[in-house]
Amino acid sequence: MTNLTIPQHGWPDEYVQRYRQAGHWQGETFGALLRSRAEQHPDRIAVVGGSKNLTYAQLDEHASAIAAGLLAQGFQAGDRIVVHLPNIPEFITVVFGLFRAGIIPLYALPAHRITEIEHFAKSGGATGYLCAAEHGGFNYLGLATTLQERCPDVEHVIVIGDATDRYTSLQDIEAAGANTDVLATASSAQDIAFLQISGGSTGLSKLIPRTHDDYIYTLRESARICELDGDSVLLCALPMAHNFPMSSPGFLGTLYAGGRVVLSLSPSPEACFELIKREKVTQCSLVPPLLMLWLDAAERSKPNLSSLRVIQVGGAKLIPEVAQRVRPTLGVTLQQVFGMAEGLVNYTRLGDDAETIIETQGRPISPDDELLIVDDDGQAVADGQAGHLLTRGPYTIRGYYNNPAANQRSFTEDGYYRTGDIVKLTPDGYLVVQGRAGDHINRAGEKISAEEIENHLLANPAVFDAAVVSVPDTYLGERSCAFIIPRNEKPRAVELKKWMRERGIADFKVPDQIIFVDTFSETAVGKISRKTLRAQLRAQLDTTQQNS
Ligand code: OOB
Repeated sequence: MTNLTIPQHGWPDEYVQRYRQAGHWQGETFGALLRSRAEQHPDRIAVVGGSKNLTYAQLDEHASAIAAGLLAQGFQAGDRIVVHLPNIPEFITVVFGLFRAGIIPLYALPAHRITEIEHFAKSGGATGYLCAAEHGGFNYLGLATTLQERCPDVEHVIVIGDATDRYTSLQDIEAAGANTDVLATASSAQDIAFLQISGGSTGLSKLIPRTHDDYIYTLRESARICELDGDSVLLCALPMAHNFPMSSPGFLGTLYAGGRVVLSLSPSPEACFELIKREKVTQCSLVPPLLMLWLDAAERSKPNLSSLRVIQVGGAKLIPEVAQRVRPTLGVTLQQVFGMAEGLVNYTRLGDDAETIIETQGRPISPDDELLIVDDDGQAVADGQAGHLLTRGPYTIRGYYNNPAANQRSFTEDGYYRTGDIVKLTPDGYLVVQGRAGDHINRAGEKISAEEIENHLLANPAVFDAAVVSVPDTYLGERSCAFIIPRNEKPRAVELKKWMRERGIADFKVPDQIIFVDTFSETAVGKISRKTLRAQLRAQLDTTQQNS
């Protein structure tokens, strides 16, 4: 292996040249992309959400006004704003406004709470926080107040809804920037367009810098592979801050193709079946647990889904038994997607044979995606054998944002990203995901770091020690189980869960199950690694369940 130093982000020069020459990176920015679509078909509807419809021309106008308004407010190109929004049309106008001003959105999920947002704001060096006043019964303005107390660098809070005495409304920002044409001012295609969050195994989330060039390449190819065009109507049912519904092919891939994006605040079959019928939806992306809900609901209620052609399923392993039900029950083509916010995305192709679609998680987007499958010692495995997946390529990051320690762990010296996934390759070059090497819980597609949850639990005075493991779950795929050694008297599990929620963490991270134990194992605790300990506890759980 050569001894290249890992850049913070960005590719070594020789790769930049290679990806440009291959035509993957075309030097286009998001600001310019939207302008070109607005010129091509100004009156076509781009976004439908709630009772709002926006044409491409309106989307373009909103983006310019937001960009100009934010620059007038004092933001500068290169600044970071945490964007904390549910699936509403403003998500799209805001991010294109930020792209145009060269301001970098840092995407948070609606489920995130103060602990996560504080971490994102600090690690991203954010100076702004943008939220909906209220959503799903949660008051985001209360969170904003605490955030500003804890992170004084977050000078600006922008709210969608009415302005308050403390906070500016998005409407006022837009009014200030109205009729000002801002087109891709300061950003170049090589710059960071936005920051995604990682669902990694160790500790807190890391920030993933994606450039205009690399991300727009995935949009162009995803739109082609998923056969999107101007007549496509994509339903966005998963939280749109996730990489999967954003770009595989996602709402950005759909806008790239000049199609229409329909937003749903809820992924429930009831809400979505209605929208599919009303808006004549042609494509939608789901995680496996939601697909199962949709399949069961469709069998019961026989909805009219005649416009729907393709469902992408990814984020967690889809078992063949469920995959098999898709065509007979929903009358659509299944497309499996195995991807990661760090980059690499694999798709089964729409014309693949049934066995490939049901049994594999697809093949890479790009001929320049390089895959290595290695054993525990880093040696290539024999053809067809399972091993750790390492990858590099024209849209896989070379490093996390401002995080040299994580980069040391997560990237090889020659720039391969260690995905943490165990996979095997079929003779046709398709990947079959076997599992994960790292200690995280993939709960319905949301990745939860065991270490992060253990650290929360350890902060409770009643907890002496804690180890969190994943448990197979029929619907969620995996659920979380915390083994806890109490300090003195055993606390009540429900109290502990309530306490965790009150610390302000995303609800999906609160352990599904808590088991109190006197000791973790016969082996002296402290002498074995957390990884081994978790493996032992998981095995213990398997035996208990088999015996019960
Ligand atoms: C997607 O992105 P992330 O960053 O939330 O999670 C990535 C991880 C992968 O490393 C893998 O462990 C797991 O999620 N995963 C799958 C999978 N798709 C993702 N595991 C098994 N089968 C699959 N089909 O989850 C993501 C990003 C872009 C497109 C699709 C998913």
